[in-house]
Amino acid sequence: MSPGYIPFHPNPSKPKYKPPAGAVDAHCHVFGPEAKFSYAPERKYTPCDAPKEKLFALRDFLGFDKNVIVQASCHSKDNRAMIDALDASNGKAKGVAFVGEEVTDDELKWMDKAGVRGVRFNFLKRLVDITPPDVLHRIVKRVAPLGWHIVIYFEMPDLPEYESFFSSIPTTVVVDHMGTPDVKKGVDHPENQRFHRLMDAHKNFYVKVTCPERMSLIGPPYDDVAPFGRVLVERFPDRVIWGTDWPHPNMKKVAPDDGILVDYIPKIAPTAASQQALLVDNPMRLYWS
Ligand code: 0GY
Repeated sequence: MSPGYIPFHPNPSKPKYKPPAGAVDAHCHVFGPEAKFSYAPERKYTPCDAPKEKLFALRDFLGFDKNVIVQASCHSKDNRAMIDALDASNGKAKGVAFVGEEVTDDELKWMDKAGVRGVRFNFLKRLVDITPPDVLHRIVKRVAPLGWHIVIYFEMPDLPEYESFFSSIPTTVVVDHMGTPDVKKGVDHPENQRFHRLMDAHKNFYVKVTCPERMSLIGPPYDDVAPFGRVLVERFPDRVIWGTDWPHPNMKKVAPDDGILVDYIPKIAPTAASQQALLVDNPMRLYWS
């Protein structure tokens, strides 16, 4: 493990909130095990092993039914650990891959058959070397015919730089972690409002109302982040999804308690109808239809 890397919570609490039947944890990862699926030489951090068995046990413990497993940068373009988890899930997991333009059509077909439904474009300099937009456009052209979507992970201050590229993506687009707003600045800050306008203007955009643990200034139960999620759920009820982000890569101080994260859901989606959309209908439309 990288120095300062915190392993996932060994013993999360049982949430008081019970998700609706068929609920999907739509953002989580598997790491390794390293002995079988080694980490990428170009990785920017070395995580703890977080194998599929632990993820599936957590899914059941938290009261969820399905997972969407997102390829993380520590495995780079080697998607085998993620695909192996999809294969072992009995149809209860779908995936988001990380690919370069050198990916072959056979590899894309193999991933599609295994349950991959999207590709992630990561724009965080601390995690990856940024791929130029022309290459990304070519990747979009390759995966769009499979019906895949594009997941974008960026930091909100960089939105002006990437906005025209994001707007040009013709497929469904899924934004990671609410576009990573700065909680200190508040919901009404122009930076966050610019992101809301992007969501307004592009009906093909979904957003993950995830990762209060990464943004909170005060820690659990993340009441300072809840207004950011709540406004997105209110304004875009049919285009929000939620996930744990287990095993929480790169958390520096405290391992988040996944039970507390589940108990955060009703704070951002207070009604049964909004919870059904957030946890079941929206992710099912994106990943299982
Ligand atoms: C996340 C968060 C992070 C890492 C990755 O690809 C990755 O390595 O996603 C992060 O450090 O912010 O779960 O999206």
